[in-house]
Amino acid sequence: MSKSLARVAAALQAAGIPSAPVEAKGEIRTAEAAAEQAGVAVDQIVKSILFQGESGRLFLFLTAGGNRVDPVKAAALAGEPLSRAEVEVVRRVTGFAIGGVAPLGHLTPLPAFLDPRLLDFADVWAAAGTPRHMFRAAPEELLRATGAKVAHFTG
Ligand code: 5CA
Repeated sequence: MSKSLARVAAALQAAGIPSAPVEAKGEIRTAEAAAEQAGVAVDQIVKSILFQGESGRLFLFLTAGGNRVDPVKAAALAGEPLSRAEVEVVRRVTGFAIGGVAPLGHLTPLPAFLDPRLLDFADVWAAAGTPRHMFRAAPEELLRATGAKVAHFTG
């Protein structure tokens, strides 16, 4: 098992989430691909998107698969202007490569916000640290495990 996958499995266990990562048949680098594999709606996929503030602070936006982070709304929550975190920054801070960034199990936990659209579903699916693995959880479990605040940041 890859270190990234093992870290997500351990984080799920530590958070008391009764779920284990599952391997997909093919690569699931996008929400659309993940939704097709899981047989669920695109919005049932959790995208874990990092933004970086002018100060250098990083923020995690747990976003429904069909939604996009609105940088202006996101900046209002963060309290400073934001831009997409660089690929290398994402890897260093989360320990995951783009395409497999999980919502939890990061090397450095970040302040997080959760898209209320995800709360419309009993279960959602998220990347498990690799572009081939995902796990299922109740959105409320993700909220608790990440300490995220529910907030509108899409547009
Ligand atoms: N495994 C899938 C489904 S969960 C997955 O990780 N999807 S994702 O949406 O969370 O991750 C892909 C996301 O990475 C894209 O939506 C995009 O927001 C981000 N991304 C892609 N390329 C870059 C890049 N060059 N720099 C920063 N972020 C990127």
